[in-house]
Amino acid sequence: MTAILYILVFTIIAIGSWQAVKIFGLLKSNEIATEKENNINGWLMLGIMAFLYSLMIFSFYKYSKVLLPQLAASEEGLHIDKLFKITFILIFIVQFITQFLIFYFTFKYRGKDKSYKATFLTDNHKLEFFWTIIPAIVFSGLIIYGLWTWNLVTDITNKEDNPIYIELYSKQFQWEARYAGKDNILGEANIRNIKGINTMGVDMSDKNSQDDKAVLHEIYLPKGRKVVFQIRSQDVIHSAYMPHFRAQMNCVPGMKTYMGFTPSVTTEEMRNNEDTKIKVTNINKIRAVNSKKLIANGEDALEPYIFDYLLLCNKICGSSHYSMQMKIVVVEESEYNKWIASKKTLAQVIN
Ligand SMILES: [Cu+2]
Repeated sequence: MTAILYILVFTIIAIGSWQAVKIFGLLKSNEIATEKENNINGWLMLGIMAFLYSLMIFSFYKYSKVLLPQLAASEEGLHIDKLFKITFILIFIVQFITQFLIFYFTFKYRGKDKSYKATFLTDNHKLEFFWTIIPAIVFSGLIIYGLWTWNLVTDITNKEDNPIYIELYSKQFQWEARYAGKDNILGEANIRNIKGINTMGVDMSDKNSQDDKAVLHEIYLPKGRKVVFQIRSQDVIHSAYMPHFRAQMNCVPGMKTYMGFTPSVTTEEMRNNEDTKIKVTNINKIRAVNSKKLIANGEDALEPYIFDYLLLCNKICGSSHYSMQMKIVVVEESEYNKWIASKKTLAQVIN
């Protein structure tokens, strides 16, 4: 692969140099492109336009199915999806029109006989007014909607929603989580306090830490209740990424970062979603093929895939970055309450 890249780069440099030499040659001589050459270049421009449009249609056909699952699993995620949709539609319209204008006019006004002269235009206030004001309005709208959504996700001071506070602690290559307990306040923590089973460095002299509850492997979230995540990192920059909820925030060593969302679809409901079912079936088809190969080699078959929400790391943080994930289970609030009640407090575990 690297060899192919080298060859490609070398070829491009060679063609570029050759073309540059040719241009310098043309500058010296009074040679002018012939009618035939102009025609070839004009039609080539239309050819590039056709190629770009076909590439666009092909990408739509081939890759639209590998986008995120259609249904966002959080209330805030719906707005993020809407922002994506609006942006994509705008980009699509603008590129479709400008692509056509660029290549069609290059074709239409290709070199012809000498009597053909370009119109000299100094400026056009009306035109400039419109091409300034329309993008200004469109961008302002997008930015205002974007900031409003960003506030929705990062405003952790709003206590009206009565959010649940959960800490996500990232390290190479694992996630740990801590629930704020009865007082719903997370106790202080510091890397210096890490000792024995206190793997998150929770400050046990802080009274708010006593009722905190640490969990490994999976976190439960209640449907319809806002969750605010406090995010820390033990070593390098990681990124807490929960694609189904359209949520992501960097985990930075030495500081706390925050984000929040309100889960709106339980794990069970997402499993029964038609779009999810299609994706799961496709994954299991691939697994079945791979299982056959494994069995042929005398190894165990792969277990069938069942849909689950995931917390992933979205920063390439080291050799086992790919394995840094934790299961997220969204359930009704009553079930969540039962689950959290069954967990021991840090005071019970550590002290
Ligand atoms: Cu990581």
